[in-house]
Amino acid sequence: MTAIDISRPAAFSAPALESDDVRTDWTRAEIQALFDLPFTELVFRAAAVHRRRFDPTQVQISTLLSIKTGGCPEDCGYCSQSAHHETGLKASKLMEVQKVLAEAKAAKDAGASRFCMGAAWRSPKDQDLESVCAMVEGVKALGMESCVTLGMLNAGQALRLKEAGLDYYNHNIDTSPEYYGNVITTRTYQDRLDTLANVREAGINVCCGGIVGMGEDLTDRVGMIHTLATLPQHPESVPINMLMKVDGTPLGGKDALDALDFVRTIAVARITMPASMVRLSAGREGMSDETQALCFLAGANSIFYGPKLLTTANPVADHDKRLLARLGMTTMDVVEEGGTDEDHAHHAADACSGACGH
Ligand code: SAM
Ligand code: DTB
Ligand code: SF4
Repeated sequence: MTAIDISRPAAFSAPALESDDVRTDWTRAEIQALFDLPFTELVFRAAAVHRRRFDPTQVQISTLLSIKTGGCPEDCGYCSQSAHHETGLKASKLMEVQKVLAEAKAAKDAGASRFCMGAAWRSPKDQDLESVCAMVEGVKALGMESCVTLGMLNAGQALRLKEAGLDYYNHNIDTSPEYYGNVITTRTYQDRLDTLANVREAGINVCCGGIVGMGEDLTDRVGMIHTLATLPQHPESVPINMLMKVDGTPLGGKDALDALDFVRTIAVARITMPASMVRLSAGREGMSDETQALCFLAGANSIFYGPKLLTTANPVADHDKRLLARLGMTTMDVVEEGGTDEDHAHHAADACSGACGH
């Protein structure tokens, strides 16, 4: 009988991973080479990078709330909340602070360590910003991390949020610089980078990622990761969203992205931004448990938890509890400076009050 050769093939053409030191000088060619790796090789490398800095059995969970829904003046082609698209979504005013805090408390009781509040604004007005600051203060008082996403911010607005105790600001670049104009015309890529610089300058943690499955090609996913991984400092949190197709939006009829290409995007984000939390964000509702498991293997270590994202569906809590338990994964409490800590994990088997529901 002929012996089967199971030795590793000669080096695949992609950057070596002798060192996973955080680098901000990634080239597009290097990132393309990572995407081009055979799938199992890419995921293996990403998993290796992941476990050098993180416990691969832990996942951070955040809960989202839309505090001001719909009627947005921006024309983002994917978004249910844009006033430019007929999506049938009912617009509403900014929620009252106490109502938001009641939702935050419920999220905390369900096991979330971070509460993220989103508003469908181009940028916040001063009076509204004060209300959001009161929400941030209330969320902090509950012992949770706070995150908001309010559109563009100037330097003064970012400083005001920092003063209120804001931990994270979410502002996505969404896609590559080249594909961006196909998706949004009412604000520029540079506008987004300027907001990110104001947030960073104010000392707030940056949450910045993008969306895949918008009809972009592989070079756009390369360009998106390249932009993120060459920011002067990597975002602390990198949400990778699978497009949630919304009827009535220009992107509502796009073909679905191959799930393995989604996993590849997670893996390349993990390898290029080794110290960041990589969030498996929108799109889990339409994803198999097995695809999600591959995302965790490829280095995703954060999810949104709860039945709704901002306006679209997310897996129900019971499903997620079962999934995390089946995978033997644990949920993190608030992550202290310096990264994760075993003391901050709930074990899936015994986190009765956590997300895992045993
Ligand atoms: N209006 C603010 C802004 O755009 O900066 C904050 C809210 S906005 C909904 C936050 C992010 O959610 C967007 O930048 C986009 O990346 C993501 N998002 C929105 N709609 C989505 C969809 N249908 N599918 C996937 N991601 C989506
Ligand atoms: C992010 O990157 N994804 C979240 C959060 N940041 C604010 C939003 C996803 C929204 C999905 C579409 C919706 O529910 O309206
Ligand atoms: Fe408005 Fe944000 Fe939706 Fe764009 S993504 S339309 S800015 S709510």
